[in-house]
Amino acid sequence: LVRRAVCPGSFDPIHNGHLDIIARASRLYDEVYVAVMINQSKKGLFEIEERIELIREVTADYANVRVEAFHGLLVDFCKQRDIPAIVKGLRAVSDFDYELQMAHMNNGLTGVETLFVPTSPTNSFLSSSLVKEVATWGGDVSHLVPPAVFDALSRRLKKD
Ligand code: COD
Repeated sequence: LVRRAVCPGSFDPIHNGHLDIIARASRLYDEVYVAVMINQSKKGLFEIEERIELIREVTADYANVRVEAFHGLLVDFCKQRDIPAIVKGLRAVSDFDYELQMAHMNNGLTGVETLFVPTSPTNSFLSSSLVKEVATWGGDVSHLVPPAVFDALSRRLKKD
């Protein structure tokens, strides 16, 4: 039996909080899919392909992690790949309401389970949108994202 799980998200871009959850999931499961949601109505800072490239680069040490884009329902992504578990990081109670709502909805749709991993304290204030905001105005985010992401952010924000 191959135990599979998925870590879904926008990852625009991936930061240390995401990476921590992916690393921990990779220790618990045989195969971990990182699923990057394609959201046509919300243009991100990075294109989907760039996000995927960055995630592949910073998870290269985890042999059982694979990265794919998806659109539509997460439960369909799971069904197509025989994935019974969604792994999510929980930062604070503020995440809880919405996460619980999604967990129940997803479970009701196909029976897929959601497992919550408590975010490590150093990452619990982190979000992609704050990283982008701070970086946009020249703040130092080098301790919040992997070096490859820091470089990509610096290049992108310089260009625009
Ligand atoms: N520390 C640890 N983990 C974190 C942190 C942090 N600081 N920040 C985020 N995370 C984890 C959380 O588990 C979070 O859910 C995940 O990383 C991704 O975070 P983001 O911000 O990149 O992604 P979101 O919140 O935009 O992702 C939302 C989903 C893509 C998971 C959700 O919208 C979804 O499943 N969409 C697919 C459509 C669907 O199925 N809809 C029905 C849902 S019921």
